[in-house]
Amino acid sequence: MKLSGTVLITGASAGIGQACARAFAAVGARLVLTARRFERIERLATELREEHGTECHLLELDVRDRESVFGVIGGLPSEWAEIDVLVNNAGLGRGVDKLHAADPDGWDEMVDTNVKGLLYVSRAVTPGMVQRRRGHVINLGSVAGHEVYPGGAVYCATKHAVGAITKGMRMDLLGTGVRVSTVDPGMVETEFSVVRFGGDAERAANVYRGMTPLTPADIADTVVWVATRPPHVNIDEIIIKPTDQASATLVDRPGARA
Ligand code: NDP
Ligand code: 8X3
Repeated sequence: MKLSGTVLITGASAGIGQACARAFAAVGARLVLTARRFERIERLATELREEHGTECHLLELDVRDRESVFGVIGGLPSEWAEIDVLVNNAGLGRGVDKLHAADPDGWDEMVDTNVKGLLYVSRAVTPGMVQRRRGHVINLGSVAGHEVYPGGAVYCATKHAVGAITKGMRMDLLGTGVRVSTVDPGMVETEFSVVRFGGDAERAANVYRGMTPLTPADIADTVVWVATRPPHVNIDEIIIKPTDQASATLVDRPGARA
């Protein structure tokens, strides 16, 4: 597989976004890497330059900040302004408290990041794609966009929204040559659960206890596959789960049975 264009990834400082950067670099892409933790994307860019000779452009970006999204993406230097693939990956979960007991600040953060941030970045990037009559938006959805589980009402709502936005964007972009896809993982061991549980690493590790989760590289491999299909092929949606997971809440833990 080979991809010679420019790929913009949100949330490239950790987990799936970072793995996507590595996987796109390995197939020859130029990368616009964005995240709030700038030093992390700096380290990643150094690694990718050394390993693959990858050209990288770095943007410190909080996707919740609408002005900043339009300013930073609109202000890309001309040699970086033509984005071929947008990976809308930045996202998070906050807590699993029941709705009647949950902290509304966590709801705001999830909605602002997973839904509004994805919309802002898409709105900033897609007009150029439409003008050039080519491009590909790949959203990170989730099994939580297909199911709902206790304590997950708002996170699941945001991922259902990603599914709806993906479908709507595909309709709106029909006839422009721009493709729209969603890759929807189950359990992937990243910093996701540490963030969800407010930094409680032990509680986060417990989520994956006794089972084999997906790795960020598994998802990146899928995202690169989606991006490298021939231009007339649009992969609408892929759900990818660990073999040890049958639904959002039904998980086999063979390693915990001994
Ligand atoms: P991580 O916590 O490992 O990484 C999340 C990334 O999102 C970080 O790079 C973080 O960067 C970035 N991010 C979070 N908030 C913002 C923000 N406001 N502005 C810009 N960047 C932000 O989690 P994952 O890699 O697991 O998650 C990536 C995506 O995959 C998310 O959309 C998540 O919902 C989805 N997903 C994850 C699954 C899992 O099991 N891990 C399963 C299904 C979907 P920084 O903090 O530096 O800004
Ligand atoms: C993250 C995976 O199952 O915790 O999207 O919702 S899950």
